[in-house]
Amino acid sequence: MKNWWKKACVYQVYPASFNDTSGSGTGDLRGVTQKLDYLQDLGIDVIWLSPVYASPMADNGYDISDYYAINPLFGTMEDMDALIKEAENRGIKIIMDLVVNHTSDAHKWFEEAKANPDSPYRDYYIFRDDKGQVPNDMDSIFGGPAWTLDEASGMYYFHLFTKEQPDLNWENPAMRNDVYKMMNWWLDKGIAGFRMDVIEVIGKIPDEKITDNGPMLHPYIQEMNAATYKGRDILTVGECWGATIEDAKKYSNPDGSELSMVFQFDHVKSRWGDAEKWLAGPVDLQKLKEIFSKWQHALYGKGWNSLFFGNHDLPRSVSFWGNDTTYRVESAKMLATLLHGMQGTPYIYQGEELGMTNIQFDAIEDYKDVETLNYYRIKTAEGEAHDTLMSRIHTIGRDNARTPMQWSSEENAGFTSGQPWLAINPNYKEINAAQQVGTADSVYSYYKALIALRKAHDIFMNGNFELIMEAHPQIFAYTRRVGDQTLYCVCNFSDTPADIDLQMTGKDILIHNYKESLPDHLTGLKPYEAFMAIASV
Ligand code: ISL
Repeated sequence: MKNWWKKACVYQVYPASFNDTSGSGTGDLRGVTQKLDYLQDLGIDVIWLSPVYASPMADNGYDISDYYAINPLFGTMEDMDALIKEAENRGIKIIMDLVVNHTSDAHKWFEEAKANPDSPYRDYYIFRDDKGQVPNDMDSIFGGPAWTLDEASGMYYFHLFTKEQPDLNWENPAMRNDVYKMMNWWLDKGIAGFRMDVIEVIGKIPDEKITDNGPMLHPYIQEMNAATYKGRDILTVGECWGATIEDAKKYSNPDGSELSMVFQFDHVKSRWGDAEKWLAGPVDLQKLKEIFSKWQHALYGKGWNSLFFGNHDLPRSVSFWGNDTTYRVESAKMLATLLHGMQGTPYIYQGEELGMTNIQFDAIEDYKDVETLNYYRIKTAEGEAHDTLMSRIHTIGRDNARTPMQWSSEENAGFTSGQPWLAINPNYKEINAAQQVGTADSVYSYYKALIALRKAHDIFMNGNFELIMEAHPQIFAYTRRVGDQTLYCVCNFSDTPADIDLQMTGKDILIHNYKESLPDHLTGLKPYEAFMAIASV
């Protein structure tokens, strides 16, 4: 099917934390292959594999030192080939993380660039002469200046993330061609696409302090498309924190000249502080409805949405958006219903299908994420109290999503026989896959049913979107309509019962999770309860 990704459900694997077969304490590629039956049972179509390339792991693999090699921590190229093949045998495609805004400082391009002013690789990066001060006051996203002085060459280089992640210079056509060559190499191996890390910043102009949406951004993406995946029916999804609706229409233009879709983060940012992500406010349901509704309407027929609440950078969705104590199971199911009912391609972050929760370590030493550690160090130096910082880290920190998968109630949650690289959430005895697979009312079984539903009914792909009960303070509800069918999705986004007054007409085709037949009058929902039905007139 052309544009098969419209009907697909993607599952993100964060390899370090998925499944360890070697006893190293870090997950590996064989561990992913070993769990393919689990993923096939869940019903997903695509695995987005976070980076497994050679890397010094300054940013857990988002610092790549060789795009053509596998990090020995994760295994070998043979393991990668075996994973692609075994996945294909089960009808599962693999998309790779494409991290080409920057490389690792241990990449041979950067090493040569630093060592030799005449090297063609000098211009693969963004170097500026040392004029006795930093070229400008731009900050890195992980704290501290975006320019670092390389003592040996006496030059500053630019890095939007850690100083171990020098930014590539996209103005250099030779560099761009090397990236395209590498992409084709992976595509020829049989992968089904790319998730493009921070792709919106490749058109940056540091001297003008432009990062997102530089003037050459879309031309570069179009060039990449033409040089690599044009003519191959693959899935491409760009990570675009700053994307507006107009940008997203360009990126996901149905003419296929750029990407399949982008991750936009308006819903995530609606809970973040204005100044910085660490200052989260409460869920603003009205705002959330507005944001989703806006995106659903704007891209209908004009582009394509990606649907997600979680990823490896974000807190666990049930903890951030739901209630991870009294109503953990209910709110995990409700969030899934709400999201998978919309138009777009849903992404499940590993463990979300179990309702895995955030972690709260007491000591900063237990955290491993470079962004979290930098934040703590910088803010502590500015005089912020330990407890204040820890509470922000508990709510937002990236390690929330990175604690190992909880496979069973056995030692180390069945994740490893060794010492886990990041501590396991102590709730693994209650929350784990072994307990949920095959259990009728588990979060896992719910996801499985939802994924199957989306596949069975085209209305999920084609139906238009209308918010209903817009002003209701507890309810997030919408309809999707196509032909004579209507899909109703009604979710109680609160921890108290909600009174509603919804008339529904037609003959039910399907009742997902409520009573046996379509109620002609829906009058209330329990805390975090979700209702979904398809009816025809
Ligand atoms: O969540 C974030 C916004 O403050 C950042 O943690 C994150 O860096 C940003 O979302 C960009 O993410 C991507 O690029 C980073 C990498 O650390 C993230 O893991 C990746 O998803 C640099 O490659």
